[in-house]
Amino acid sequence: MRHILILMAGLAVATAPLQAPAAAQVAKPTLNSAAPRAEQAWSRPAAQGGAGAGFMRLVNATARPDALVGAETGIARETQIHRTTVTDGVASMQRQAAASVPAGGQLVFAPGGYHLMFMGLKRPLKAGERFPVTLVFSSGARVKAEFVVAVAPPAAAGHDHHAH
Ligand SMILES: [Cu+2]
Repeated sequence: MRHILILMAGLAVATAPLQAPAAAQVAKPTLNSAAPRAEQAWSRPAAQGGAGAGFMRLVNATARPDALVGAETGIARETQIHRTTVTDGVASMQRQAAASVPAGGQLVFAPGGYHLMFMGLKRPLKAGERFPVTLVFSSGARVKAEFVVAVAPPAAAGHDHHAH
């Protein structure tokens, strides 16, 4: 018993200096992102009863890889993850079970590639409107995103110098 008590006392001393910096990090609001986030989410105008396509940039600032496995919105009967590919000059799209977002990386949903497909729109999507979508990740995270209806992608905010 004496050995155990001595060991525990030693652990308490050893871990005390490590706990202080960890607590300080949690207090920073910039580290309050335990899940990927969606930026520049937009969707093209579409007719009621038809299908709409949603685009966005998924940014994973966390230290672990994640994957989008689903999306939910009240404006459509069903929302699927799709990916457009071109074979022999013919574009076609396939449903995807998941779309991986690497740790510390990002995945872009854009025309000609990954997109959300809003199947069976319950109302038309008109330019300028906004609607909420809940993104579901394999980690279990549920992330809310607001899509704006537009004919072209919204201007990149900040310091994005990539050509589109
Ligand atoms: Cu599609």
